[in-house]
Amino acid sequence: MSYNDAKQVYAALGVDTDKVLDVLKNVSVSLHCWQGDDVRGFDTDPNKPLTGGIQTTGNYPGRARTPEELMADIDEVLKLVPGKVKLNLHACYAIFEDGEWADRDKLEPKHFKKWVDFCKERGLGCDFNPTFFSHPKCDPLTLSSPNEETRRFWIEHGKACIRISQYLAEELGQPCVMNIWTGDGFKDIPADRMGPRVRYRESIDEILSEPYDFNLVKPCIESKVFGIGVEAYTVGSAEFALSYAAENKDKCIPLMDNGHYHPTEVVSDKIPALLTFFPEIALHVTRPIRWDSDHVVLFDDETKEICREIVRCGGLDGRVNIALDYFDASINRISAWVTGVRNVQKSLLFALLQPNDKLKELQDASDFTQLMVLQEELKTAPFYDIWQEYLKRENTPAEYYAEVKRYEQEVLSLR
Ligand code: RNT
Ligand code: ZN
Repeated sequence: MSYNDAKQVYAALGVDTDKVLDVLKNVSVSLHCWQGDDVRGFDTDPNKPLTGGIQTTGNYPGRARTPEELMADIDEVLKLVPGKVKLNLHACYAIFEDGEWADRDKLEPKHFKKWVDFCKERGLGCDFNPTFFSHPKCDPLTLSSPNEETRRFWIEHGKACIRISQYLAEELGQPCVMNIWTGDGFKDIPADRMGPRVRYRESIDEILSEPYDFNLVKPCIESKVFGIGVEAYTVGSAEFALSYAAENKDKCIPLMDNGHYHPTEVVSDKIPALLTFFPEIALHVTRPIRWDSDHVVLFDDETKEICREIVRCGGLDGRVNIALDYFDASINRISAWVTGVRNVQKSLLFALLQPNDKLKELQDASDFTQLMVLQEELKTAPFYDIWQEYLKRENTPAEYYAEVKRYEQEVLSLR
């Protein structure tokens, strides 16, 4: 079917596809730099194990080992994805020059100057994350540690990251979402569940006492149910993170990662719940398989449902910050990145192509029969043709596998 034919089909359903494509191209999705190097970063021994309960699995060749390689890979991704992206950096991706090195409590904006230049040249905004894992000072706790020296070190890291986030936002002229996540927790049944949480709360209070402009820097609190090696107890649980964010609405926003809940819970349903109370929220979009496995995001039911909620709840008007968070080391990493970004874009497009007002009317009129019939019909509407038109308008090639393979042969396989 041609774009024009598909457009007529959607018009008959009450959807203006040209308008939809104009909306979609301005939605920004935050691209996680850590897919390119299996979350290793550049500030510590790259062969150390990942800690904090996260794991990358697989040993596909071609991982980025230097800032230059990571930047080249990101450029390759940017060529192959439509829409607007922002870069998402972790503190462990600091770039040191001339033999200089700084520990995480001493990081400065200048250590991210090269990333700022990179973003400026490409017109990208940048989000940021303190790195509270994979470091000798994880004892294994960080912000919730009973060891005052450890806790102070990590508080100083958090404060340094606020200053860096403010710098990124000012330099790039776009807000910087700064996400606080720690893997703090215990493998086995703890004797004191509250102490670590009280300390975690105090530590975040201290980090957020560092001055910043809340219009520019958006600190987030990300919760988690459990991680590998921290199966019994997580300090930053859902209730903890949400309560913290609710009590400090003038300073931070909650972040939900859809890999961080019990397997039958869905983040799609939590989006409207949170937006009932919070003016703004943030998301990590991932794909959990049985656990927080961080598989590549697919064009699957829950991703579609998450995007439908974002669209229906007014999330595209600056209320929902969308970021990706997955890391697959078992396949070509460029393809993993591109496939995930495209699938979020596809899901947003799918959501925007729903006659949402009409569907809502049917629900409010208790016409559940027609609601079901229409929702099912929409699943087979000519989505493909609209997607192809979007890629065309964005000057993005429809096919990307051949290009990914070329890059693998010419660049990745030489590493
Ligand atoms: C881990 C969290 C966290 C990390 C990134 C690297 O379970 O999801 O967001 O994945 O900060
Ligand atoms: Zn996450």
